Amino acid sequence: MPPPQPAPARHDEKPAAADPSIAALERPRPAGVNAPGFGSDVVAETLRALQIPYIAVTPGASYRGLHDSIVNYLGNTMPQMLLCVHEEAAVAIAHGYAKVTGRAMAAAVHSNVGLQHASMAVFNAWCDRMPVLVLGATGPVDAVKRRPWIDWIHTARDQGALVRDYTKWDDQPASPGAAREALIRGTWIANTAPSGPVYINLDAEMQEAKLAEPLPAIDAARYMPPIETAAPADLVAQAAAMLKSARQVVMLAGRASRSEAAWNARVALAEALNASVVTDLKIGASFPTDHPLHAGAPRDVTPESVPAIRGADVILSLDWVDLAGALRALGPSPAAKIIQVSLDHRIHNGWSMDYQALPPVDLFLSADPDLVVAELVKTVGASGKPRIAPAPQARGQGAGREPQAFTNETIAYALRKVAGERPVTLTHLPISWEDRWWTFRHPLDFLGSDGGGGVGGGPGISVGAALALKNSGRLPIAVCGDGDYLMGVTAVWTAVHYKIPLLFVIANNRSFYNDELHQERMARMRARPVENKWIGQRMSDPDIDLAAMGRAQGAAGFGPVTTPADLPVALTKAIAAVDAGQVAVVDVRVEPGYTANMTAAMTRAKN
Ligand SMILES: Cc1ncc(C[n+]2csc(CCOP(=O)(O)OP(=O)(O)O)c2C)c(N)n1
Ligand SMILES: [Mg+2]
Repeated sequence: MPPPQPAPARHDEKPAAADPSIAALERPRPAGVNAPGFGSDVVAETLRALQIPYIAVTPGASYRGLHDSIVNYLGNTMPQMLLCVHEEAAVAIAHGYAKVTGRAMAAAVHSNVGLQHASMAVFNAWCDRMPVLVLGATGPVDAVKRRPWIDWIHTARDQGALVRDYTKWDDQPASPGAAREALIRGTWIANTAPSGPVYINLDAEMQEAKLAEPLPAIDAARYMPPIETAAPADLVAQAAAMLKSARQVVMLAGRASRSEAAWNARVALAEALNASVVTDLKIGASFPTDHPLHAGAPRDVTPESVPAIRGADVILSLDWVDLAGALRALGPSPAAKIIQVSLDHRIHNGWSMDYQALPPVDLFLSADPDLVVAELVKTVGASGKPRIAPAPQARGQGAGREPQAFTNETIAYALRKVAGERPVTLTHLPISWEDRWWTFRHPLDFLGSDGGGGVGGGPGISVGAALALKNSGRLPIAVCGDGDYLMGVTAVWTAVHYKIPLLFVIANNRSFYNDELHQERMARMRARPVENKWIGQRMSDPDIDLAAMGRAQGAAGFGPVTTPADLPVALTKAIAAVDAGQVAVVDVRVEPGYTANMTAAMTRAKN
């Protein structure tokens, strides 16, 4: 059997060096210390050896040792601290950074209470399969070293248990040497596919104790060998044979890296097979949505993807998030042959059901889809079916007309007009966004959802993504629901403070509207008054001034925009502010309601 060929790296990008304008901020007075003297100095030094550029922090006494080491031993460089007002924002920022770079940055959170605040963001990163190095701390494990009261309430027997069910690994090292090993192992595990967050709990006593003797130097890279999981050549050959002899292939283009080479390989494979390609707004862009072979997304309200899936005799899933869900329309024994390419089974556990229902599979390739696609292109490419030349279309071609009502569709329409053809990264989208409103042509055009359905993740994830995109020439745009924005709003301050340009457009329907639809559905199912659905859902009277909440944190605030006619002007001004290096927040008072299609899809009463 020939050895697997080298294929495009899973992630094109190396960890970014700290941005110079960010690096210029919060410079400490030099401490004149150049040799590690404390346990936490070893931890800090290891973060640098791991090339962690940033550590998002919300402070706490439990890691005051590490805090001191980063500022006074490392000089607040590599990693540089990014102060966050809430731990959920700290982890969400690291999550957003990983969505762009594919690499973990760090987040540090205070013992138990900080980790409790952070836990939803850890869950989002877990479900999104994104690497994050979460550092925490505990009051001294040795009870005789604890200060009265506070060290006792902030010491827990097994703090890692708070997040163990939705992290890939956790540890509580008992010495500086063990801490160094834990950081290296944790970063290695987090960044290895399937990626995910890890948690390392640093004992306060271990951090603050003087080093008995210096640790021998090590080369961290040798302890974290890169793992590339290709498929055995015979399985690739079997898959190629099934695909080549198929009448109609459907490719479910699921979780993918942001690699341009891997994107081009997916396009080449689809064209060689004349396969219909289905994508999913839950995850980052994986295929050009204006390509003639693109068959829509299942989340779309009038999904073309369902007939495409029904019409296929071979279905190729490239780590599709919910394969069983996509196949549901075919019944329990689909006639089509199913090829699954995924590593995801490797991190499934007994607590979180985010692994979804069990799909029927005829050929399973336990491998990185990017590597498998590169191999398949070589095998299928030459003798494939006729190529289809993509015809470029205007961005968001499917929704060319100006919408009548003032909804999220109006936001999409106005943003398309104002952004024109400049490169945009949509860092986040509200739940009610429809696929056809925006065209994706590059892996960085859209970064996917929060992963875990944890509302409030949008702002922090967007700040982390904008951090990674700074100076890339891309305009980062976060379209957030008002509920999402309000829950995560303090991430705005971190973006302003660290000069991370970003445009927030808030789809402000003054409601947790998604849940109004659930109340509507309940009422219909029970023949009760639908008109009561807004109670306990509407954030009105008073309406919250979301632009002012941006301004209060130093962002440029625009709005409230109350008519569609005023929206392009507000967005133009806001984009100019972002181009000038600012964070901008546009409060768009859309009508409380989704599009008719979306409402119909969500309120259809089922038995
Ligand atoms: C942390 C969290 N709390 C509650 C929910 C339930 N939930 C799902 S969607 C939603 C409404 C979100 O409101 P908003 O962001 O304004 O979007 P809209 O539904 O109004 O479009 C809520 C509360 C959740 N998913 N996550
Ligand atoms: Mg809302």
